[in-house]
Amino acid sequence: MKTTALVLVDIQTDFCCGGALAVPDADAILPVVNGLMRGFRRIILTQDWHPPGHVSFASSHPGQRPFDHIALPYGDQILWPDHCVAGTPGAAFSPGLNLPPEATVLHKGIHAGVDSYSAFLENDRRTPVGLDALLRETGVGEIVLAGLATDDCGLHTALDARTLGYEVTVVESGCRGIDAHGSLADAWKQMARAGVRLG
Ligand code: VGL
Ligand code: ZN
Repeated sequence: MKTTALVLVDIQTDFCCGGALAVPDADAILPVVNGLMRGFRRIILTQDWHPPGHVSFASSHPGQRPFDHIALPYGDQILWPDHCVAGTPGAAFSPGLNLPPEATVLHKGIHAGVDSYSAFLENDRRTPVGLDALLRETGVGEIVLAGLATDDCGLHTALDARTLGYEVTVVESGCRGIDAHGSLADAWKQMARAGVRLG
């Protein structure tokens, strides 16, 4: 019997209100995701977890500023403010998250030279992050997804899940987006085209 898992993407201090890469209104998802967690036995939380000097940080590229784009060997890379440095307070889960002790935590973006938006494959589209193995080996065929940011890690995790054959429901009230240049509306369109259901 295939089971359903709740996947909560990057609900970390740096993406919440006042954080280094704060997603607008992010804290509004906390009561929603805390409620969701009460309804699932299998819960996986991803954590953006970068080494200092990560390639996605503008500070790693002299002369560049946050939100500039650069070309890397694997393609276009948006440059971000330093965020979610592994083990720092900004990388911790939001203190407003009621984390059940049995939840599984998956770190992403751990390689210095590659960014990772999806919890399945890093942005080089080759390096696995580990979510597929975790879901497959535990008999999960369907995921319910929420978190930050809708138009970034939420989007790419949902799209990769569909490509790999998972049923996907994204809980709209449990997500918030960065929405640079209309990217949020575009993200919802891409997800709908890929067969993602809205919950
Ligand atoms: C994210 C930008 C950079 C996200 C992570 O979690 O959506 N966005 N790193
Ligand atoms: Zn990141």
